Amino acid sequence: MSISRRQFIKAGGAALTMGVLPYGTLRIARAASQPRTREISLVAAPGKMSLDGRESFSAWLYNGQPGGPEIRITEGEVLRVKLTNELPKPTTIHWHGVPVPNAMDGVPGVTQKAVAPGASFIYEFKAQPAGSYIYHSHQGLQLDQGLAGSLIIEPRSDPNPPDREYTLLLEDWAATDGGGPNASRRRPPMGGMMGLGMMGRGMRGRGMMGRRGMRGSGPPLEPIYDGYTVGGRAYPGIKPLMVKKGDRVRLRLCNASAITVYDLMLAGHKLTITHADANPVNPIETEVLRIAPGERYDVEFIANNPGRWLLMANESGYGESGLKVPVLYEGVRPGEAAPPVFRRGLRFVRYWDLVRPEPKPLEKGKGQGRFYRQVLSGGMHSSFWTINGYVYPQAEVLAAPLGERVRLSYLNRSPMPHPMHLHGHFFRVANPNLPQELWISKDTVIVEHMERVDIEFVADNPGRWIHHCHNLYHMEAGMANLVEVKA
Ligand SMILES: [Cu+2]
Repeated sequence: MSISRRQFIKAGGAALTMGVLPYGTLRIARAASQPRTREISLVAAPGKMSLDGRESFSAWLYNGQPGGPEIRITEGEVLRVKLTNELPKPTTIHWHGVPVPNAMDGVPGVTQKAVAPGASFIYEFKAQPAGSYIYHSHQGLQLDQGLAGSLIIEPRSDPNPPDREYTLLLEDWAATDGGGPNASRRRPPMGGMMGLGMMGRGMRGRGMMGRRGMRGSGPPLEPIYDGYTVGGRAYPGIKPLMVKKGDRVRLRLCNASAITVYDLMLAGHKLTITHADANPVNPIETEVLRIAPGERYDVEFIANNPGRWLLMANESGYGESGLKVPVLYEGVRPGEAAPPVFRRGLRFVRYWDLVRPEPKPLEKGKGQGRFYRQVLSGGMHSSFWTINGYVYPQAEVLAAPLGERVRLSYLNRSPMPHPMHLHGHFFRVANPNLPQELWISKDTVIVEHMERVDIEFVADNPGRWIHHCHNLYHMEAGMANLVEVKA
């Protein structure tokens, strides 16, 4: 979780090698311009996980490490990852947010055949653009068994480096053998007139419904989680983030949780958002940061209030989540840390407040452009979730001719928020309050209950790409379709 590269190399078993050079007369000339290749080995295998010293349970992990080894690479380098599958089931790795070539995207049945037990697969792509990303299995519910980690692409040179930097990979865990897919407690589907506002904490204890939908069939319901971790560790068994008075501290927040949307606050300090899903935004202060599965935010704070403080999250709509990280000033005795106070009227930045730092006109795009309405439904009396009424894989294929501009217009008619994620592309989040050239770029966007959100992108990465809700259980229950980019 800290940035020490030496630690990472130890943990991840990373090796640094020069790129394989082409033979022939151009050898020397090429060598100078050949990007460096970084080789990393990831072994997916069953392992042991424990939530802060509580009983251990079996989870599926990369290199035996809860929270995965952090991969750090410099922008422009080539990342070559050998995935070895020592699981009893097929698996893949998806490089969430990175616009990789289609064949490297790691979606079984869409971009590759899943890697069989005992087999291996080499992923290779250029690491760009710089920013905070996540890697995770895209097979079934494996993400919720622990198969996730952080991928940090560092800029070639950082014009404004912080004094300290920490990566915080957020995960939700069901402490049963097999993780989330085998959780014994589940959230019931909503029925009748019950809306989000009525889902109080009292509901949570009553989720003893069996694993699946009302009639014992259909996709699995969302688990009720037993614990939350940062970098694979749960509070209080988590090392404090050390800061020194006067430091400017950067936190790379990467939400690799299966379903949990966190509202994060740091006691005693305000967070300044600098990047959303790897893309820079005009720095903006917020008291609460909402981060959904699949989203990443880089935030900074100035360490100007010595003491012991908690960075803590409420689960959006449900109250305290249990996700806590202590922040400790050098020279201050360790001890109980002060929690933030979630009161009414907190400043709460939303997408509409985020502005691109440098104006950039929308890419032109060929042709007339495409417009697709995407109505998000489900969750009422049913464990299925749909886009335009379809349950993936019986779903629409959205044609996106190469080079054409595409607008997806989401309308969320369901009672839950949906973090919608498009593979292979960044998109602009349409913002009626701003001129288009100031719209921010992202790859995952929360569409709240009864909200309309539009996104736009130029279809410039050829192939069939999955487009889905990043609530893993919503995706598994049908909330996905395909965007097909072809000439
Ligand atoms: Cu969803």
